[in-house]
Amino acid sequence: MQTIYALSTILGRSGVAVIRISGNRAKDVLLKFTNKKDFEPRKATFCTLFSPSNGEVLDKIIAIFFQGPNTFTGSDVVELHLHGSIAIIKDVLKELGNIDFIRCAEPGEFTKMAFENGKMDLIGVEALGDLIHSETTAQRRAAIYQMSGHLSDLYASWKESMINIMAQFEAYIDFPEDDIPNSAIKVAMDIIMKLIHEIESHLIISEKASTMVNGIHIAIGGPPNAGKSSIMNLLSKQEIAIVSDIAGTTRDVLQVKMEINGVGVTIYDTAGIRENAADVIEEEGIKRAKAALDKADIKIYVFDSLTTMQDEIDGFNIDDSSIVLMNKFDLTDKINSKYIPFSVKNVYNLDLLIDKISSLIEEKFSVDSDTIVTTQQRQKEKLVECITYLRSIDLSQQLEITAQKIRNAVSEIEFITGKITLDDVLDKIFSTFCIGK
Ligand SMILES: Nc1nc2c(ncn2[C@@H]2O[C@H](COP(=O)(O)OP(=O)(O)OP(=O)(O)O)[C@@H](O)[C@H]2O)c(=O)[nH]1
Ligand SMILES: [Mg+2]
Repeated sequence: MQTIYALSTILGRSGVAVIRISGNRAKDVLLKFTNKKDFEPRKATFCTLFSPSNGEVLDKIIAIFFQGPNTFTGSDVVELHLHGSIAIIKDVLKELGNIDFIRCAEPGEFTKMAFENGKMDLIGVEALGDLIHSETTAQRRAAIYQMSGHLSDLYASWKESMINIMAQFEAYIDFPEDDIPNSAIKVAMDIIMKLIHEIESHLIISEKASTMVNGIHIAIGGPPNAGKSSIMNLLSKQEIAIVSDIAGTTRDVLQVKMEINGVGVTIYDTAGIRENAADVIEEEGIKRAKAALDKADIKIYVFDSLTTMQDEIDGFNIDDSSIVLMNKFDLTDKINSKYIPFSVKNVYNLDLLIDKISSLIEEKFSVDSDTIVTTQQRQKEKLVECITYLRSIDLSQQLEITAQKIRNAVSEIEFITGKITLDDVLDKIFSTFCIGK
């Protein structure tokens, strides 16, 4: 494999910039830029970086040489810790470009090298991709957890159970004079049923965890003029929605993304729902409001505490994923003990609202920190296919057919871990990485 290089930090002014070089000639590159005879592995060495083309001093840097195979990529790695100046970065990259035995890395190519050198499986690669893209605490946690190898171990154990059954069946296929005993068939079937059940439960809990990682959808609904848009603006600390005392101000569904206690959420403000819409535009708005509320993971229903009667509240679909706010509490001392008094005007009970949202998220979507889940759509799809093969097993059929079905189920697991790969799948995964990773 050719030696590759890339800037691993962003091109811009910063304290430090790191250029990474990997491949079996990585150290040769470093030696070309310095007047040192050799570099001790894993030792940060302060040195002067000279231009190989004209000997000019480019920078004073920290260089580290990592000897393969105990490196991130599995091959030799050199890291140049430069001063983070655009001129230095550009000039060093230019000098690297002049060296004929190395080339610039493609996006994700260091990680691809690690994958090809067996340093990580595809589960690790996808988790690393997620880690780099993570923006919320929930995303970081999920990515770190999936990088830890628990998921790979779980799938390896499923694969092993399937291979054991397959090997047993194949033994009978090879010696057809021996009939497979009923007891062996029963044991095999029990194991298959147990596997189906385990994979199904894993998928259900993974779906729950994925909702948390991908972000929770929270819709604000209720009658017109109750203060829905005011609450969206208050929560997001931005003037997103127009607020007015005219009933029917909001028509389109507006949205804003924010973070609540480390979880990414999207908040949707919707048109006030009433029987007699003023015009077709409001009517369409109400239709969209209902659809947004139906789709939401959590709903915040807002009513005007001065004017709303219980039967109006009862007309809304309030369930255990709903929070009900009696807004404009500043105008009244009427308390309905079933619901939360709230005032945008006095910023009353905002903390309580945030706590309620947080605890609903926790209750509905959090999974125990030691539960093994996948949040990758690709992996989930393969598991669904794996179950489909297992479910289609009918032990009254010929053993050859059953063995083939189990083999197919095993292949689906191997697609997940990357034991079997398709180029277009790999290209898709690595292209989501940045250059230098
Ligand atoms: N006194 C008082 N007025 C409020 C409060 N919250 C909102 N308002 C006022 O109530 C009116 C309606 O507020 P909006 O936020 O536009 O209400 P909405 O529910 O989005 O209304 P539509 O978009 O028409 O469905 C505005 O005049 C707000 O200033 C509050 O807590 N107290
Ligand atoms: Mg509104």
